[in-house]
Amino acid sequence: MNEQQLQDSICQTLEKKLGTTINEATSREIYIAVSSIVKENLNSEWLQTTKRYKEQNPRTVYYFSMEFLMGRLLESNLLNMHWLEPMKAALTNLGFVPEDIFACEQDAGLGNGGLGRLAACFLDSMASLQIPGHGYGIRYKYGLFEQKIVDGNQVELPDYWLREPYVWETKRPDLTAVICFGGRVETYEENGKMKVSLLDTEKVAAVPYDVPIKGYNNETINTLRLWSAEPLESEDGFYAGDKQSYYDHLESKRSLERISEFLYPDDSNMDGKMLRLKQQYFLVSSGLQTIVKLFKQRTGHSCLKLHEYISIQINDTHPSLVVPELMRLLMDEEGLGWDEAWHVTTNTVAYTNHTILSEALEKWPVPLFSQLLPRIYMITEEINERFCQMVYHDHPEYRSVIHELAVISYGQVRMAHLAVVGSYSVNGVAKMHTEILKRSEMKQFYGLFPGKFNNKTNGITHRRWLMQANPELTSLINSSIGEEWKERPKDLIKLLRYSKDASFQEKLFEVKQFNKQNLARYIKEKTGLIIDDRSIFDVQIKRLHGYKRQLLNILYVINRYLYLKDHPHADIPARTFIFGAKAAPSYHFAKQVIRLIVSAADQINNDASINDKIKIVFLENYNVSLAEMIIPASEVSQQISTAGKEASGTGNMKLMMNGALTLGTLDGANVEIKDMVGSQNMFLFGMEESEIEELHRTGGYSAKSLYQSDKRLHHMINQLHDGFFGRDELAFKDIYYHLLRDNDEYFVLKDFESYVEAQEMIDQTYQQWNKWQEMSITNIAHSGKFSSDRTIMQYASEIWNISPYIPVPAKK
Ligand code: 26V
Repeated sequence: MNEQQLQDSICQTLEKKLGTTINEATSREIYIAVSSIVKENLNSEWLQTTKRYKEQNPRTVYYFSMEFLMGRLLESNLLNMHWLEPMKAALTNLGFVPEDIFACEQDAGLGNGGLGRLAACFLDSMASLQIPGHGYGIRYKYGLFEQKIVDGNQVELPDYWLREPYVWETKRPDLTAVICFGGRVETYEENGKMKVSLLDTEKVAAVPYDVPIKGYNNETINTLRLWSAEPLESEDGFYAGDKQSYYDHLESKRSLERISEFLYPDDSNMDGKMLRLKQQYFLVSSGLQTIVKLFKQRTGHSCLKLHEYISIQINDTHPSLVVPELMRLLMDEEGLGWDEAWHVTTNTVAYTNHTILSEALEKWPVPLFSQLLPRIYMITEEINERFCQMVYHDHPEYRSVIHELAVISYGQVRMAHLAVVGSYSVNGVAKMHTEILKRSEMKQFYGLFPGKFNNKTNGITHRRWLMQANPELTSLINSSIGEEWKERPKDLIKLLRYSKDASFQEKLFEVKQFNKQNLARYIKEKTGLIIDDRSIFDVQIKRLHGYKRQLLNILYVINRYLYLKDHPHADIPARTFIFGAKAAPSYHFAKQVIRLIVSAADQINNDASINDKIKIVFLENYNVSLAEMIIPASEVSQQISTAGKEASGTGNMKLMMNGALTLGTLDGANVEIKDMVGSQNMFLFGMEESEIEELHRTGGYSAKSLYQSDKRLHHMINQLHDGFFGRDELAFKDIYYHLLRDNDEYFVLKDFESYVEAQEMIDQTYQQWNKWQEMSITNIAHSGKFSSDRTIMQYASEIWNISPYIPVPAKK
């Protein structure tokens, strides 16, 4: 549709659907009109794709994830439909600011951070590459909490994102699945075969809500299917008992609905909560039941061939119950024998690992697990038994460590072991991370199953993170190297030709200034703070976690402040330190770091004696939409995790693609960024992973002695304790103890010196204008490798054995 047609269509929809006119409509009403036009248009293509999948029955992948951090969908849908420019023009003609209309959409914040956003980028890439691939997740009523800072502290508010109807979803009650919890297992014989039945279970309906996932520049629309827990219809009628049991009835209905009520907001600590395990089984069982049913309908084959048509990729261990649940369906419902079912299962499931932090590894206490899922527990026990037998007989060299490898051990079910044993592929998310898995965390499993292990370095969709978030940079790129890079992001490398080109550098600078001014305006609106758009925009945006070391960043800022107080005329460029981070609600240390950042901001921003050389901004409620505004405006990208701890990182890629220079450690995908751009085009610092390992091995690190011998550190840390930056003296005592009494687990003090040096390099380089622009262009040019299109092509060819669909050209 062109501009004029869109305009007419908006006016018509307002009148017909919303009973209003263009002159009276609110922004929200315009948003509803526009998105319904888009949704309606998607629906017919969606049907076509589904029809094609039905007819051709291609190999299909299902991406199972407890999290999909989608953000907003109107603008990305418009972009992928090629409607973005005409729609912006139509809205402008009608007297609206397109950005204000897009902002009426609630972020779908159904994820915690990197893992959930990765799932969203993958959906965009699968559709854009025309790979038959669908996402299966949970339709949480409440997404990740909304963060407010009150009196310097993080406060969490519920994110009731479904308050207004969600335009993108279609409820599919016809596809409802029934999920059974608890109960008891009875075995009996039938025709000489052992049969199992599960009795007295508590049942809940799983109702899917489908969201279309539109590919860029093609006709493919895949599906994100989100499951919602609802009471079973048959049990939902009026309850004809006495008053008490009527309320009991309502109560139990409510408790069933709680399964999909909220997303667990803690991605740093494994908390053995029954409800979380219920959520996991709920996702896995509804998803698998649907897949098996559809497979039989479409192919008419027995499930013995399921793995020939289907792969299931599990996003971390959270959905690893797919292994015993698929076994259950194949054996108890489809009548396969153990060996047949095992063959199918272990050729269907593939597992991606996203963390090696031991606190985050999922383990469930046996009593909880077996009570909630008795049949699944029986099967898991059998998987464990057979696996241990296999190791004992076939790998005598591992006999002494069987208890370390077992799926069930020390009274716990270890989900990572279940996932490795029950899958045909195990992948890490960056080269370094995969090497650590093979070399240490999963060393013995690697010894047993070397062929299963592989690497798939993460990626990000350049459509959302460059084309949509940064249209100005996109136009600049188009005008110099053409537009092929949009479909072949590696073509961005052609920009290298312009790295020293004065006119290109000038234009790039202007684009950055434009985006910085835009962010500065937002900051002023939200916080009242006025920031200098000529200062360096230095950004650290990610979940707050000890290993990500926001503490190192803020301690450095405090150090820079103390230096400026002593040297008010020092010739260093002005810097704006921008933070965005949510802490898990129960993570006290992380919350204290937020308080420290906010307190330091309070004091430093208001100290006129340093001549506005430092500003600190803590942006509340960091989420996908905020990221889309911050990233194009960033100049320094802080990726400063303790080496060996950040599996990959993806913010590093988004920032690089938008021309920010990385200040980072050799960790996760930073290593691969370095491989592309070279260390001369980043600011690397800190210990390497091998050095840290060595320190751990020898116990050769004492934070206390560093503190005692380094005057600067001494001074700064004492101030944490003495209440210099807080309202009371005890405000930062946890941080103080973390650093000194607990020996600085993440080597913040150890890496401090080297970090300061890298920061000084940044100050110097920024003053060499041309050099900075050249480095920035070099980074953008090499960022094509980090498009999730590359990542998805690798999953497709090396794990899923799926090739992209190539449409037959229509006959003329
Ligand atoms: C962990 C847990 C622990 C148990 C309770 C609930 C919960 C929810 C989420 C998580 C996720 C932790 C793992 C994670 O987010 N890893 C991140 O994955 C990114 C994508 O691969 C990667 O870029 C980051 O480096 C990695 O930290």
